[in-house]
Amino acid sequence: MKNIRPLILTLLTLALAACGKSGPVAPTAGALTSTEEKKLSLFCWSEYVPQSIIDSFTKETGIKVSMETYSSNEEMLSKLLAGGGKYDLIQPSEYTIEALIKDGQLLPLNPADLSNLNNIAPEFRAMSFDLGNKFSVPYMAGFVGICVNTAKVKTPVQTFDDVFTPTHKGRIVVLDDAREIVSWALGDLKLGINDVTTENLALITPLLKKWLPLVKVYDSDSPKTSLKNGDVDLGVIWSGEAALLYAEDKKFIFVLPESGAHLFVDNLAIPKAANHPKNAHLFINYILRPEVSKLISDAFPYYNPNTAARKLLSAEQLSNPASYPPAQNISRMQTFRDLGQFSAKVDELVTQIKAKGN
Ligand code: N2P
Repeated sequence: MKNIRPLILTLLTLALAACGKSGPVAPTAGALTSTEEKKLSLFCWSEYVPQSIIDSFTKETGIKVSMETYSSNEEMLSKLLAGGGKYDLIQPSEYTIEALIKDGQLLPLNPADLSNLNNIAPEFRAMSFDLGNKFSVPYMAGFVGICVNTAKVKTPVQTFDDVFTPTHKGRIVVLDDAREIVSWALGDLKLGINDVTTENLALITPLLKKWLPLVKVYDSDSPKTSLKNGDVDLGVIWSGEAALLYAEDKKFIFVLPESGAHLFVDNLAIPKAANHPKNAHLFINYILRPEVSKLISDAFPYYNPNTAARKLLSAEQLSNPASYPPAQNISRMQTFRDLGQFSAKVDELVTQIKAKGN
């Protein structure tokens, strides 16, 4: 009988080669299967997960992904807690992971389903809010800083006081995020950005009353838009948004404030009531592939914690100072801690001043 093994091997090689060429992301390490119904409900930050990634995941696994977006951790939390088992995968920042773990709201991850986890840099695997990634996997990190259109603003801008001056009244965009705003004022008064107490909130109130009436636009979804359109000249925004502006036009610079600000670490995590936890693991492991994570950096150029993905980035991407600021400037930045009952007070203070201030 004729030996058909060489033929089978050739066909197999051809099939694998074809696979590699079939799309931007070939099935590689970490392709697992799931017996759950082919659905995944993703609840994530807006402008953070490219549709192309979702599409290629569906193409590879047959799992249909529905995506809902939010613009703050607080919005996500209230919808999550009201939603029963509506969401399979969420994307909280470090302090919200801390709160969710404390409250028993997250499903422990199954390390056997996350074979690509070692692509994450060691420092991001040893974060105090979830040591050893028992409940969460870093998706992307970044900074809150000052973005300046240098064609419009000719004076140096290094501090929050330089932003919030009457000269810039009506020309400022800021994140629509009470926790972030409060941290700027705390830092400005040389108080710790996590030191939220009744006394400190009272101390920053006059400053916020001075600052917030100067703001023209509150926008956490796409703060780059008003800068790009020329509706405003400067602002306090997410680093990835500033990186997109800089990539397009070098007149937009990004400054990490002298007093420091937030170094955020956004993570993927599975709520305990999730209906498709296995599919959620598949998605996390998919995101962890270097070539997938690289595509995320291409679309949303934040500070990528995936070392293997960073190796795939171009010199231009890695030298964008908003995405990858100099280490000595990063050292001023701090992660947030869970504030417990004080988070409601932070919200209340900013809401009140915003309502009266404009
Ligand atoms: C992405 C928002 C960045 C997340 N649009 C900030 N934690």
